[in-house]
Amino acid sequence: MLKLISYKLCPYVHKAAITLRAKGVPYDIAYIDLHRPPDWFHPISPLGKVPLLLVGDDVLFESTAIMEYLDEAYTPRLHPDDLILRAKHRAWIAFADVCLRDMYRVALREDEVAFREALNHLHGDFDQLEPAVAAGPFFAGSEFSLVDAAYGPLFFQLDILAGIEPAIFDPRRHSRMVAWKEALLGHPAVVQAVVPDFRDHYLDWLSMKDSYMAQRLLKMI
Ligand SMILES: N[C@@H](CCC(=O)N[C@@H](CS)C(=O)NCC(=O)O)C(=O)O
Repeated sequence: MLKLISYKLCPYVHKAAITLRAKGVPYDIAYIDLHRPPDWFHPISPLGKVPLLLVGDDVLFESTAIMEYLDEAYTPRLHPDDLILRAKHRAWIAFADVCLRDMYRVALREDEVAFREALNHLHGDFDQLEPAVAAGPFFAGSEFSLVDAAYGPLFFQLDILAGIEPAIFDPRRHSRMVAWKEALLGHPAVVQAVVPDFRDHYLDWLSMKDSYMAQRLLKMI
């Protein structure tokens, strides 16, 4: 049985877990505390990061490499057959990591000025992404693809943040992303890939930070 080494809030783990679920591949999951990892973790994790996927005696690391492995090893294929299209999908998957990084900065910038600057960056990312999104419901149209698995975690966290500060997502400026976001947030592989109380864990995590978004959150509760 495959084993996913995880941290409950990690969007990169979420990318791998969505791919496993979209393909119906059974897996075990082990959650670790990244601040106090077990002794076995660092010797097998070259970057000291999750996710890891244990496949027999092999250890795979880097979420996108794990997704690609799963796509080649298990049906249904989530990458397109067409070579040019597949290269474009790979590029948009890499872009998802840029968006995740920029969203993380939005959550953690300390004051309002830095927050607005980070938000401008994130909206700039979305300006790039918007024209690449198909009419829906998924990134490339009717079929769920590996690109969807890569953006599910982004929308999951973005939705929580936008519930605290609506300016974080502008449905008029990024209208194609609206239907896409809703499709992913309603997709069982995306929803079931995180712990059921993910939102509470995320809000607990955010509330402990010294950031503008944490202050906004604390004013709400
Ligand atoms: N590029 C990596 C990023 C993974 C990553 O940043 N994981 C974080 C948790 S979300 C981590 O393990 N951080 C531990 C550390 O940096 O010490 C991937 O795609 O797998």
